[in-house]
Amino acid sequence: MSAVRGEFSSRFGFIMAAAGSAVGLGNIWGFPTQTASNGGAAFLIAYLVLAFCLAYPALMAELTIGRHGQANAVSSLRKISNNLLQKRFAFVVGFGGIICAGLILSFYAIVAGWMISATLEPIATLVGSESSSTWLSEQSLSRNLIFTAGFIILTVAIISRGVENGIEKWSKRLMPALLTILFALIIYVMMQEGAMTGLKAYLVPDFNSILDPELLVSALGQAFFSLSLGTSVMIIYGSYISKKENLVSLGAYVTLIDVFIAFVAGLLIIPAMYVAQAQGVEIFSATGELLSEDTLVFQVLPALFDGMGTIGLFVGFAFFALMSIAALTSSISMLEAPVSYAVERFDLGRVKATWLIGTIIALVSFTIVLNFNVLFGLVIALTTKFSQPILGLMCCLFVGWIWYRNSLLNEIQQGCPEVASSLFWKIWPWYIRFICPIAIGLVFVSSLLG
Ligand code: LEU
Repeated sequence: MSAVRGEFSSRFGFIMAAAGSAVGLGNIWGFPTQTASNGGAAFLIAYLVLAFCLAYPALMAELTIGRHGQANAVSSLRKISNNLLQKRFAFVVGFGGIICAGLILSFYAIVAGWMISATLEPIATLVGSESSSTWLSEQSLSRNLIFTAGFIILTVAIISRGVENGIEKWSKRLMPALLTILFALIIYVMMQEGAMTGLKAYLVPDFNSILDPELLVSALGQAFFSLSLGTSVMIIYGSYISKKENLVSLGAYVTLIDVFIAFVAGLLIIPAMYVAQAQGVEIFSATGELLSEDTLVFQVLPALFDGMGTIGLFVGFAFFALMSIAALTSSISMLEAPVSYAVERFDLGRVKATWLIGTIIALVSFTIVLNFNVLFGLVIALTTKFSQPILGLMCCLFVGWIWYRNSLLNEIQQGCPEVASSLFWKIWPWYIRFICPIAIGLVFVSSLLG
């Protein structure tokens, strides 16, 4: 074991780091596009209900496992296991989450690489370098490999500095920058023609579709992905929280910020689609369906920025910088999951472990880039559709069925004595035991059938 474990130095630092992990491409790209293609406000309502009723309790389960264990995901799960069989199960869940985080990072880095090249493209245009601007804007093997590698190096550089000087310091810088850009862009888009129609489509629900099973499956999947559940990330972040902190309110803040940013990103992207539509960019079919979720960010919005002339270059730059920052604060959390395990399990130095794992993830990313058509969709489906819900469910089973109720509640009570007298926390272990696994299982099965 390494001599001194890292710890978040402040409450604010933890909130920024965990909210940074949660707020990512899932919020700024995934949530608005899912909302636009799943009945607007109906999806928003389903998402809000599921995020608070299912994802928050599951997030609390993962944070509590980590804070109790004060160790990497595998060791933390082992500490609450009572026999050999349970310890084996702990390894499967903890190590499975670590692999899942690494695999998500390997495709996330490719998308983040596109974001960074799209951020640089307006700069190349502004300085008059047409060839660079063309290279940056077109899909090519060289561009994708270089920017994927660049993004992974950036992530490695932060994680190799440790918890306080790496994760916490950079999350505290990047998250306020993200919020500033997001709000500036919303104000700009709201002033354009067509924005109000978009706002209406976003905020006025069509109640007929709210109980549509497909909508519920997408909303729960989105909530789990967005809170980084089932990836060991929240277990390891929980392990860096001091025993004096109030875990209940920290988890609530993270959920609120995550949901809030997804909601606010919807206020940007959905009106922007209607602004683009008003300017002649084709977004919706004649029957009102979103034409393409995948090309929205890389074709539709750039077409909108192009139509704005020089100011579009600045808006485009700000938009993709926002995406890149959101991706970076999430990617550092995904790298921390395997790095913390390697450091504690094999007694490796942090810098060495980070570069080693960063290199492995880069090799997986390159393999995906080189076999894009086959592997990209497959890895996304394997991790986000299958592994995350299954592992999230297993964490709930661990807390609900294996961890002794008193020890569990004692852990949450440290730093939050009110838990002892709260009805909510009396019910929560039962909730985690029955309701969460059943609901996640149902959603999972219906997504398989769907
Ligand atoms: N929560 C992140 C996002 O919304 C993803 C997670 C797997 C780190 O993009």
